[in-house]
Amino acid sequence: MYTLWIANKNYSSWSLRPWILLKALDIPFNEQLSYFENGKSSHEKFKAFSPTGRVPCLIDGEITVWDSLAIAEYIAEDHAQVWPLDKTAKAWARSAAAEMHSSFATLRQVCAMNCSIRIELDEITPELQRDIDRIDALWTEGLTKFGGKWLAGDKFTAVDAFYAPVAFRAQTYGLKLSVISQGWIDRMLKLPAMMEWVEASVKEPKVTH
Ligand SMILES: N[C@@H](CCC(=O)N[C@@H](CS)C(=O)NCC(=O)O)C(=O)O
Repeated sequence: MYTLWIANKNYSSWSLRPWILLKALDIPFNEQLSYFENGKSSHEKFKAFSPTGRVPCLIDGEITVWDSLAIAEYIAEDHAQVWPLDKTAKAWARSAAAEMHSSFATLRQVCAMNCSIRIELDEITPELQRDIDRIDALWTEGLTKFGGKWLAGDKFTAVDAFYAPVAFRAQTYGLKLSVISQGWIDRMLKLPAMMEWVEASVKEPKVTH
């Protein structure tokens, strides 16, 4: 069985991606949670199980897979439902997940994931608005083009998992998106696995990192 190393559910957006993917697809795994160090880097602590000193990190017997995107692709080798089966939807989903993985620096920095609180932003800078607008356009495209309740069709796939932290960010910071995108956020926030993540996150020790 897979072992997935993650950090605090309240803060670790990268941990959420493979965790929600495995949960939503009902793929069994052992969760190993290692809390962030308070006020200092967690690199040394995480080096005990992760070659980069970062989470998430997946262990499958002798095999170690680090980095959320590589983990999703590794799981997909044995579980085809990780990506849409349709070739067009799969190409779109992979591109959108890769875009999340490599972009949206302003959103990530200004709206850091913090599931348990609500924050009113003083201003939405043009850079932040650009990230929000791109995500809104991307979600709208997926939801209309593939016509399902999830981003790339009628089944939850890795592209939904990759944007899961944005659903929490939208809730925490009250971000305004189109009605169609807000519909996806509402469905995500009601997923039993997302609710389980939040429930655990509020019980965790708070840290500054
Ligand atoms: N590109 C990596 C990013 C992983 C990452 O930055 N993880 C953060 C936590 S969300 C981390 O481990 N930080 C270690 C630290 O803060 O010392 C991935 O996709 O997995």
